[in-house]
Amino acid sequence: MPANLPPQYYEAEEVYRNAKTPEEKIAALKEMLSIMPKHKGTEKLQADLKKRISNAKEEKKKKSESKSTYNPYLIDKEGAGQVILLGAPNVGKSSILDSLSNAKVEVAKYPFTTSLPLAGMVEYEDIQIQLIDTPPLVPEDVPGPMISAIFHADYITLVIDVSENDCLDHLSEIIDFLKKKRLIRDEIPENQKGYFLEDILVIATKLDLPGGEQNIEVIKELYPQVEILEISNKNGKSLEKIPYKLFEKLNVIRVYSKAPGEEPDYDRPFILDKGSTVLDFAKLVHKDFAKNLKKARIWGSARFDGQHVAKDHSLEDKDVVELHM
Ligand SMILES: Nc1nc2c(ncn2[C@@H]2O[C@H](COP(=O)(O)OP(=O)(O)OP(=O)(O)O)[C@@H](O)[C@H]2O)c(=O)[nH]1
Ligand SMILES: [Mg+2]
Repeated sequence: MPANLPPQYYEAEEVYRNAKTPEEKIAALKEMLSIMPKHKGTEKLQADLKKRISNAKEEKKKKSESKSTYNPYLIDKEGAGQVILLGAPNVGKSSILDSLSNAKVEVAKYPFTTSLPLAGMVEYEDIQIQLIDTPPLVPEDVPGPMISAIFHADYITLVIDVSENDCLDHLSEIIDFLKKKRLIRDEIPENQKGYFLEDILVIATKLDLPGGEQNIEVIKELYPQVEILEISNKNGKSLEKIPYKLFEKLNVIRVYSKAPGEEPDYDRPFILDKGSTVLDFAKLVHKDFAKNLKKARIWGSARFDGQHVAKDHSLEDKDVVELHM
């Protein structure tokens, strides 16, 4: 073992040793590989890591093929993006899903009511965002499949009950847990998943009860970089802000297609990552379009309506695009 590996390597190795699922193993191994200095002295180790990555991928494939390892925690994605709600017992996660969707959610006074993740669709203007309610997250006892579900989601939102003083401990324990699992990072290696702490949305619940404001002040001091949305599931305070916030955090845009000489098709928005180009849109519409694309006209982000733009023109939310083959 070469002695000149940076400390981050050993941290990632520790994550690897504790990994429960192939997804976690792959993420940790990739991180070890990206951290490791690349020179002759580490060639053997690099090869060994690549071998272990391919073994973990094989394991992942086998798992997904065998029905016996069906994971009820993993919910197929639908709509514009999948957002998973995470938080301690009884903080109001299920109540949020109940308020914002038609999902049949179980809400109760006692903790540990929710035993498996449950999805509901939340409307935001002309799109639907998939919101997932989860069983309470207790960092020292998170089942492997739950970790896979967190990796699977497009965005994580932390829910805390600010009427309880232990919300501060819960928040820091959950953030530490997500950091340990490399879901919240200080730096994100290329081609890997993770969020910066400053991207995280915290939904603070039970603002109708006393004590909330003081706890929020403390959280703002401890975590000046996180965004806190203050709500109440009881009196409805700021619930209407959640769909827009989730849309914003998903970092996606809506693009409408238009056939030449026809009206735009506003009924079927295409969802693309922010920063996508006309060519990315064409690929999504049809692979032949992408191959044979000659020109495009757009309405919205162009200087004037119907302007001809190049394939690499960056699209904005609500652009209308007419593709010409
Ligand atoms: N006063 C008040 N009570 C709330 C609010 N949100 C949720 N509750 C109550 O808190 C209790 C727990 O709510 P749930 O939505 O079941 O909480 P949960 O986080 O899903 O709980 P687990 O499934 O056990 O993790 C219920 O009695 C809710 O009615 C709120 O904003 N204000
Ligand atoms: Mg619940």
